[in-house]
Amino acid sequence: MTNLTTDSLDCAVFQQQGLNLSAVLNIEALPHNLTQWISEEERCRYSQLLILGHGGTQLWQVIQAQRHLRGVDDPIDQFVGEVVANSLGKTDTQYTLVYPGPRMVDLQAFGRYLGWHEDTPFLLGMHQQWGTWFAYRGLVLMSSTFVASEVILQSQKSQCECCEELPCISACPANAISMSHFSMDLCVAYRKTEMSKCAKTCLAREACPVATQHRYSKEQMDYHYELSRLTIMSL
Ligand code: B12
Ligand code: SF4
Ligand code: SF4
Repeated sequence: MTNLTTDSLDCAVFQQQGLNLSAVLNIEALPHNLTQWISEEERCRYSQLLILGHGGTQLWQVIQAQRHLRGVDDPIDQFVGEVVANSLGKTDTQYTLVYPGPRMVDLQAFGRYLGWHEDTPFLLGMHQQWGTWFAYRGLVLMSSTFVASEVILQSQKSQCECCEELPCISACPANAISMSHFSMDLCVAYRKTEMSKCAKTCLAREACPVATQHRYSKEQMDYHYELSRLTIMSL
């Protein structure tokens, strides 16, 4: 067993696996809204959080190459669990995987804090490098004392503040988007219709000109949007 607890966590391992967004945070230093879900018992046991995300298509490609994940219901969640176990298993760190998991934690709030997330008119977060083509993949409570990541506050205008034509708004066939309001009800109702053009995509997301080189592949879109479609069909 190597004790890396006074060292940096080797985030290159996550990067190689397509989890190309990662941060280690000291729980004590975080604002209350990010930590209110942590129990007293967990506060005694754990001192840090690891947050993982992916941008673009790399994670999807890595997962397609994992034979043991073929046919698995939730290959991404399973893979993230495996990568975390492999990485933290080489250290003395005790940990609990919070996300993926049943506990509801506002992941976008972490993105806002870390500078990964800017608001868009359709509520999906916008990342400076990855555009809207990113998501949160892991949140882990850790007993470690790894070097905490630097949180860099964005000083420049957001991509959306600089966007003049707002093609996301005009692309939405449900008129669910405006600069001041997003109607989840209109979006969900439209996605549920038989002739919906958004069964396996979001036309607003597709219309955004930012970071188009990182757009998900068709298979990746089909996978994510089929899952969210099944969820909204049950709402
Ligand atoms: C609930 C939820 C949904 C629900 C929302 C239904 C509802 N009205 O409750 C449904 C199932 C529709 C959904 C769908 C999607 N979601 Co969603 N969702 C979440 C979840 C689990 C919780 C959000 C929440 O309640 N936050 C807490 C409250 C306090 O914040 P809030 O601002 O009031 O939350 C509202 C909005 O966030 C909104 N919402 C949630 N997801 C999305 C996604 C889009 C595109 C929009 C417009 C709104 C929206 O609904 C919330 C409840 O009213 C988060 C993961 C998490 N644990 O944070 C992911 C999350 C927000 N979703 C995400 C994504 C990517 C999607 C999808 C695009 C599908 C996908 N898997 O690729 C779809 C597309 C939505 C659409 N246009 O159809 C990502 C966003 C990543 C980013 N770049 O910001 C998150 C962060 C998950 C992740 N692992 O990264 N989602
Ligand atoms: S099209 Fe413009 S306003 Fe819409 S999400 Fe993209 S950058 Fe933001
Ligand atoms: S999924 Fe379709 S209906 Fe919903 S916001 Fe995107 S473009 Fe509009």
